[in-house]
Amino acid sequence: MKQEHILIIGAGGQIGSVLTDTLRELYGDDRVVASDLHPLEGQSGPTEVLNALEGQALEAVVKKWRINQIYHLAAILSATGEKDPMRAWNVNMTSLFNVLEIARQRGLGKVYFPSSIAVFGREAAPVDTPQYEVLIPETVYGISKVAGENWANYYFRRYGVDVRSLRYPGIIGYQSMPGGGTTDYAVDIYHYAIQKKPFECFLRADTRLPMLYMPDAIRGTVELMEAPANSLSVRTSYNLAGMSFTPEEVASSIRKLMPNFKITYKPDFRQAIADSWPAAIDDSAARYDWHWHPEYDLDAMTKDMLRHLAVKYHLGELA
Ligand code: VAH
Repeated sequence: MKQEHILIIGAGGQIGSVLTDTLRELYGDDRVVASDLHPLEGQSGPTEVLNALEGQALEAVVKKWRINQIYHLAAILSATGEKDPMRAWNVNMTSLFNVLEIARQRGLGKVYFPSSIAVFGREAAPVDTPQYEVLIPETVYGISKVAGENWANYYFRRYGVDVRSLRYPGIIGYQSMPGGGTTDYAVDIYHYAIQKKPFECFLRADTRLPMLYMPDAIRGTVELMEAPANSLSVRTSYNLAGMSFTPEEVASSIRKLMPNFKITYKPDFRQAIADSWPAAIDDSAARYDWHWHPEYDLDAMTKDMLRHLAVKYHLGELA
């Protein structure tokens, strides 16, 4: 019988690129089909050029590779979405509907759909934001994620499609650059620091946000997808937390290793988005249902980020 495969949509993105490598290490290079809008370079396994807005193109890839699982990681994020709200809504929702429908029609095994702490608005508890909380998002991105969570829950309850989801905080990693988010500063700051350049932050110094280091985010995603279906009580999307920090706390953490690092603050339109989000969320449902636990705190992340970026920028070992 022809082997079944896993399809990653958005495999060229910040999370998708790292998840592709991890899933190939876990399940075999040839088991994971990496797809994106543009050709992907330097791949160790099969790739496809795929626009997930085109349902027939997605169906053709699913049939060609006998896809049994889909990780749908393509979306327009919070900051970019506010520049063209209707395009963000159309891209985020049409692509999700195409994935959910193909999963229903062909009886796919599992679907992963990332949500975000962007589902919360100013009415939500700002600290220890509970799993079940008032969801009044203030970005189109957040609105599309609330709608997406409810469609995921509907396809599970109505059609039995095993859709699983995590409300990611800001994700920080050295392997890839973020694209159009409000938490992107937390990645950019390390690239400036390792190059000994001063960093201008687009958020206020005291803006506390939920964040997660990439290794934790990827491990949490795999652990959720490998958990027994009957252990999962949440079919909208699980709160997922790692740490919460402010730009000035990141700068202090960096200065423990690079004492001369300098940061200035020039808040822009993304400050209002960040102000609508909680500072720290409660992820006890994930910890109870599938034993989630983060492993990195801010200083451990800083050390790992700077160590890897020193190599990336050919700066030798971090002094
Ligand atoms: C964004 N990085 O900033 C994403 C994320 C919690 C933030 O969803 O839009």
